[in-house]
Amino acid sequence: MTDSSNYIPPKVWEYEANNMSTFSKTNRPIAGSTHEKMLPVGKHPLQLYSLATPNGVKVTILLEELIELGEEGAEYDAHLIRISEGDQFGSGFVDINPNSKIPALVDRSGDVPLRVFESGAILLYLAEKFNLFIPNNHSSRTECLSWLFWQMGSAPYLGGGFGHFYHYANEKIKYPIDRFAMEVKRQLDVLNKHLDGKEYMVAEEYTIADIAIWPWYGLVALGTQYDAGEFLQVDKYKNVVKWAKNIGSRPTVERARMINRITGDEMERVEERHDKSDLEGKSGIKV
Ligand SMILES: N[C@@H](CCC(=O)N[C@@H](CS)C(=O)NCC(=O)O)C(=O)O
Repeated sequence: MTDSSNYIPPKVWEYEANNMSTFSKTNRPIAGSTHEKMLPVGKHPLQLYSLATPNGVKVTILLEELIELGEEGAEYDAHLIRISEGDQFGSGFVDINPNSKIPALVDRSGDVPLRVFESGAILLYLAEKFNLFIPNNHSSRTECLSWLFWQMGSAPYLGGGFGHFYHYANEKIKYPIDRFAMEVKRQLDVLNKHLDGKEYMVAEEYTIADIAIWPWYGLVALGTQYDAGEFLQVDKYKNVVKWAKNIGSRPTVERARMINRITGDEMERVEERHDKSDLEGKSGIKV
């Protein structure tokens, strides 16, 4: 490992496959597939290829909410993509997401299968398809999209920045931890100020803005993401904590968090979901 305090970048960066600690087994500086592998296709209109990370959970929350409302067209198969084993670089997955990241969705309800990648795009696609969890009123809809895109732009500082350097990286380096802890605390304060006196992010309506933001910032505020509750003093963000508990205790959210989950208690895991009955006898994940 290079001593980070003495590192001077060379003229040209070179890829050293074995020198990148966490995720070094799967990440490379080039795009495209590494092996031929068709994706499985289940019986439902919607085929989700995912894993229960915050970006994956956003989509299962929305699907479980739609199903709870009786939307049969939202029935889905949730296939497991093990990113630590490189499933995202299989040829079938790369065909539906050239960016090789979960989640990815294929809507097979039309004449031709339609792929959707990027979790924000998937939320918007489903909300528009069912005309649910997105306000109809123009100004509220615009506000909802602003927060949806805020989440998509902000979370890389939380996950790729703070989460990576504070939690995953083998070597703990002060400079990036300071930089990203400060940014994450600023983002939590943005949410805390916005949520003052409000139940939901937009127009007193539970929307895809809440669904996008909760798995990242809600779980950080509850102290469960990256085990960083004390480090970030999350209890100070009282409005975020209240909002996070409220959303996290929805039975749909408790259910959604179990889907495509591969770690933790057996009662809280549903590795693949092909039918409602796959969740029977499971406890859900409580906040
Ligand atoms: N902006 C993307 C980010 C997706 C993303 O980063 N997914 C991660 C898991 S949360 C992943 O698939 N990582 C695998 C890899 O980097 O190889 C989205 O919101 O869908």
